[in-house]
Amino acid sequence: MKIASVSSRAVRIPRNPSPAVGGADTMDFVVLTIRTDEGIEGIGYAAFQSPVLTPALKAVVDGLGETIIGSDPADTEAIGERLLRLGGGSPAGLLTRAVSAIDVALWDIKGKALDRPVYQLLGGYRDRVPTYQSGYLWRAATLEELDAQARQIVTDGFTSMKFRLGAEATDAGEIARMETMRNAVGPDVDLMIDINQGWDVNRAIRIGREMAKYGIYWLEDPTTFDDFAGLARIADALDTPIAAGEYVYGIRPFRELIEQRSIDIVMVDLLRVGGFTQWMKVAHMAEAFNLPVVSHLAAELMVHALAAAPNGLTLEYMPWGFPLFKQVPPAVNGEVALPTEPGLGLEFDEDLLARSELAV
Ligand code: SMN
Ligand code: MG
Repeated sequence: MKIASVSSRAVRIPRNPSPAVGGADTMDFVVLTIRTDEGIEGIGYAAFQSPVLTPALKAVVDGLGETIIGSDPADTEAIGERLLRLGGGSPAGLLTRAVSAIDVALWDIKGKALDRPVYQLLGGYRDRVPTYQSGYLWRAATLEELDAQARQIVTDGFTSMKFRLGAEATDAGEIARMETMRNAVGPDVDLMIDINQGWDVNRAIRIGREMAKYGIYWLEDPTTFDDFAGLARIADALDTPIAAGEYVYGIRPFRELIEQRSIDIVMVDLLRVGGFTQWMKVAHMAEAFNLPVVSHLAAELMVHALAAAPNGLTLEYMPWGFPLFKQVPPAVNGEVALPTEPGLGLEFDEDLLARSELAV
């Protein structure tokens, strides 16, 4: 089988869920379709960068796409290595994002060709995964809004959820939000906190110690993403598990994060690591260090990799990409069941894409 064509579209769709408080109300995606000479179609996407970069991202996807025509779509390692080399020896940024989209579409093709869901080709460890709600509870929410959203998420059947800190001027302001969240959900719901690099090392240790009594499932990106030594100081000082990794590109930075004991939970972004092919490598590396791995964004794709990793902890249920597809796997009582259809089990909502295409 050979790759016959690669085509992409840049689309701007309404944000899902619509931002109740703050944030942009649209999101850009570069969606990708790869077709083979046997008529099999694989899909993927690149996203979650500023809309300013959308035209450049599409150009990289298209440029790389031309170079894989004629290749065997099963050769994901060979294709990935060749494409990443085009970055000049230190791949990152848009190049790796584009390679990730291509890799996802190639795995979709492999699944359809073999009549198996992607998660089974990646290892098939289990057919359902725990999940946590991550699409709400942003920093701009008032305490009242946080309280109402958190209660709604519990009503929706989730047993864990992530909220964000890092924007309050005072420690007391941060801790008040933690207290509101714990009071809203009760003692039995797991609460993850994402700081998105908003604290310095000492503040993370200080607030982390004070908040521990409320129960924190993990503390994510408490400080600058590549301050591996600073993260290690925080991880050492707190009993709360530290999660990080979403900001790095490729697989190699995970070696430092893990070897320096900077993290307790390895978070790997599918769209920055280089697709399923590279995501699984980091998952297995984490397993060898006895560490759990978690997904970042793109729940409808990530569910396949998380299910195939024996050390996969929980799926980030982030609904931003969901409208691109006719249907996505639902979260029911804190779990997502894996699709049974071959490949990703996803189909683009062509009507929405046609309405949303950007002229770039
Ligand atoms: C996050 C990252 C990028 C976009 C939205 C949200 C956040 C997360 O860090 O982990 O969900
Ligand atoms: Mg995060």
